[in-house]
Amino acid sequence: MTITITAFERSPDRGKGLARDMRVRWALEEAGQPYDVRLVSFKTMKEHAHLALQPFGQIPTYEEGDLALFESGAIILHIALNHGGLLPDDANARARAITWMFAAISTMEPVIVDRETARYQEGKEAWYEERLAYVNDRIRKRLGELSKRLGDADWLDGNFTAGDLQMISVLLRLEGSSLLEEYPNLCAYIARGQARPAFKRAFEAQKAVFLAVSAGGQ
Ligand code: GTB
Repeated sequence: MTITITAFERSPDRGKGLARDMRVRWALEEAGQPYDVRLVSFKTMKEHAHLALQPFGQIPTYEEGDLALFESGAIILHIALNHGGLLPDDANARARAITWMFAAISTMEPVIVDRETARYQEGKEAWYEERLAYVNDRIRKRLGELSKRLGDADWLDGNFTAGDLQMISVLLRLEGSSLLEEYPNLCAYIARGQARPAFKRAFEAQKAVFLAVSAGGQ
């Protein structure tokens, strides 16, 4: 059955792979599953047909036969549970990998997203720099804890899993902030993820969308 996901027609990240379709693309590439992409405009995303798939008017979504999913975390878990390559066979190791998936999106990502929200929505406020210092300290706390747990291991728990895929995707949102540079083992961890052929294929596929739109001169 054909898998179809949605992605931004014009991603605000200009092909940097920061929008959440990138995670789903990466998971599908790791699982060796071909997929189609339906590009949606910001206007289309708020219209009835898309809202029926994604009640919050966001990307990504996932369609496969009569199954329609939203929430990138749930989509990646679905892919990981139904195909090889993203979760260990051993039941306990599998449960731990799923735990890391949740840790990435519910413990790490909120403090990181808070930094982006502060920049976009409060960047012009007089108190922005003061607030940013607090936000950065909250991120440093989480990065320090993660760095300590990872130590000199390649991946969070044995072999690469969907937990690493989610964690690296979340950490990538900090690229360019200089916060990551304080944790060399996390930088190396991210680089290992980016070096995976599946990551590269996914990255190039989403970048091709930006390049096509740019070439179209729109
Ligand atoms: N919890 C949902 C999930 O995980 O699927 C969150 C989905 C979500 O935030 N989607 C965003 C969206 O559709 C795109 S990924 N936003 C449009 C809207 O809400 O109207 C978040 C994102 C967007 C842009 C950048 N960027 O430009 O760097 C990075 C991340």
